[in-house]
Amino acid sequence: KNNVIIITGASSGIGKATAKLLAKKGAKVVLTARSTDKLNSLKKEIEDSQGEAYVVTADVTDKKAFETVVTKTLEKYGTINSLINNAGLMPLSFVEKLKTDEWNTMVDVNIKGVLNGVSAVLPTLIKKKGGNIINISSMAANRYFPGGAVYCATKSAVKMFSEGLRQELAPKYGINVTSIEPGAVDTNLTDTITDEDIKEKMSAMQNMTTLEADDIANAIYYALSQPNRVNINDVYIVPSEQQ
Ligand code: NJP
Repeated sequence: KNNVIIITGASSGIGKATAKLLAKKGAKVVLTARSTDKLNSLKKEIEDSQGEAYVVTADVTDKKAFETVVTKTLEKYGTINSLINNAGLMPLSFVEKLKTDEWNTMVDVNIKGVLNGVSAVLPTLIKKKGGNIINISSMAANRYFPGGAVYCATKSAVKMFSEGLRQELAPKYGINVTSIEPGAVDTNLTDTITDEDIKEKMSAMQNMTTLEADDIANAIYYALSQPNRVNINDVYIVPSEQQ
């Protein structure tokens, strides 16, 4: 069926697993991120399994580039049903280290990236009176962890923005909104950490069995596959072994 879903951060981790699952379930997935090569190889992988995928490279911090993702998707498929705002970064550090460039990058990608996605798709979803917006927030929206003051703040912003969107859009336009709040998931997310103290703490966690990206993809599919009368607000999902 004609179910067109834009997924940001589709080149890796949760976004990639979600694209594969949704394509397997019959959606037309629009893959976006900065790494064109990775997106193209994912597109090929999906097509090799008889799925449908389309690549539009974009940096989520670039409002115009995101608008182009939407324009190109509409040109290709004629509609958009859902947006999954998944792109994110987690360069953790203690505040006193004043890694202000990293703070700004987190605000730009984790918060403004979500706002850019929503502003780009909303006119289409409002016109068709329906659809889903899924925002990947975090367990970090619900509690602080060491080195996470700014990251937790960005993910709290995403969670609260999601609830505001839901209250404004779901009753009026039938656009359902979900905040997904994972604990530790086995992806490349920690690669952006530059702070040595934090890196050490993270490696101490390595004995724990974490979630797989597929577990989050399943949670996203659960939210997307509900009948329109059902809005899944928050999915707070953590590894059994995580404190
Ligand atoms: O991480 P990773 P995850 N413009 O590093 C993209 C949240 N989360 O899958 O641009 C566009 O494998 C990047 O693509 P590229 C987390 O906060 C995770 O774990 O090609 N895209 C890549 O595809 C995040 O919101 C955990 O480099 C940009 C993707 O983002 C989401 O899950 C726990 C971009 C990152 O893939 C997915 O992260 C949790 C930009 N400017 C929440 N910058 C966890 N893993 O434990 C980055 O609570 N990307």
